Amino acid sequence: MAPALDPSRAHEALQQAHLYAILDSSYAPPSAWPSLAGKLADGGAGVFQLRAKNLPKDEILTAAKILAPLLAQRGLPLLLNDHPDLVAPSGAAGCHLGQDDLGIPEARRLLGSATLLGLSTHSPCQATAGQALGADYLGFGPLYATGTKPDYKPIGPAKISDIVKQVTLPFFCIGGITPERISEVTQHGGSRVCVVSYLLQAADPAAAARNILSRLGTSSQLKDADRP
Ligand code: TZP
Ligand code: MG
Repeated sequence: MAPALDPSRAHEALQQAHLYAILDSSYAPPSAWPSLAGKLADGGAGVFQLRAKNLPKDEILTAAKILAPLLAQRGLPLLLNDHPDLVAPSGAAGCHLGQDDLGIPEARRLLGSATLLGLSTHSPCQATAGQALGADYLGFGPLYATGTKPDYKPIGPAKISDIVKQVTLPFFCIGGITPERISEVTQHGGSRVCVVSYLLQAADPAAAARNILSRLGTSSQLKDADRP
């Protein structure tokens, strides 16, 4: 299937995004994702990921086939956590890989240069390696302890400044991000965040997304150069 969103628009959206929202099956069932995605997009989330560690592949494919065109209508890309093989059949814009998943060069060979590839990194060393391997963006975390990824030792926000110095790719700070912690992220030079539980547990997801973006001092729709 052709990608639901033109790949050049997907790349542009990634460059402009400051809030990356993950739709995670441990916080919300697939039936809730379309509505949640719409609300989070209303609030300014600029990139979306479908993360479903506990769902069978056919259900992930079904959900992605619904979400990818829905987000594409707004010019927003959907990435799949894991499952590079579901990118083409679902029309998603790309996939997000962990350190123990298929490598970036192998995923690139499989999916081509236009597909968005993201990589989870847990240290500055992994971040520079991920950039050299050809990822389109990086996740960096967990910065803080989080129930969403309980087995990882938190890195702490101070390490963000190493990433700022060593990496030119867009990178999203992740792990325990809440509005109250955004000032620590920005103090160390972070300007983009990726959020799961705070957004998915919010009574008003659009307001929660706006709250994060306003504390970042930006809006997903604005380029850095256009910031007030
Ligand atoms: N990778 C690093 S931390 C994390 C992932 C997927 C979980 C982030 O979730 P939350 O709920 O925003 O802390
Ligand atoms: Mg993975």
